[in-house]
Amino acid sequence: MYQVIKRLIVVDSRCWDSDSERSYQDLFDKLDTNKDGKVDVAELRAGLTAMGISFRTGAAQKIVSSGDKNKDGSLDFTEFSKYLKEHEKKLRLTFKSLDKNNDGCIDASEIQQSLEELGMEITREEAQTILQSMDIDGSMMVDWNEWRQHFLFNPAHNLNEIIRY
Ligand SMILES: [Ca+2]
Ligand SMILES: [Ca+2]
Ligand SMILES: [Ca+2]
Repeated sequence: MYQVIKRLIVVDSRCWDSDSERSYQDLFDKLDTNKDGKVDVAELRAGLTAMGISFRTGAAQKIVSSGDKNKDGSLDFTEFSKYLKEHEKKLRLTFKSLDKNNDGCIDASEIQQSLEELGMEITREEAQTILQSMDIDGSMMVDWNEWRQHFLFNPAHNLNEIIRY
């Protein structure tokens, strides 16, 4: 049993890291429209809009200011990928805590159950509405890719914020 779990975790994280690294670079190149090696708030906002990624007003500003370690007002690739990596880690933890039966997908009853544990009563219909906002392929389940895509540029930190988004 331990071996199986270990193998799953190792394989899982390996795929995940290499994929992320490559897609961060692609993403960064797309966002850095004036090719100065930095992404500023305006580029981030314009780029996300162009890619059809939904984000809240102020989200681009928030992402840049929380990732901008050297305080020059923009993100270089190191800052950008570090921010996304950390954010993704949080998203993954939340995803895992919602996926009660560990099948790699979140369904409406898991959303309902998780919110109940936080003291929020919602109906099955409300849980389905939340689910539908993230469900890209219409399967009525949200997998990790859909989850990641939905929240990567939404600087929500805990389950409460994520669900209310
Ligand atoms: Ca730039
Ligand atoms: Ca910077
Ligand atoms: Ca599940």
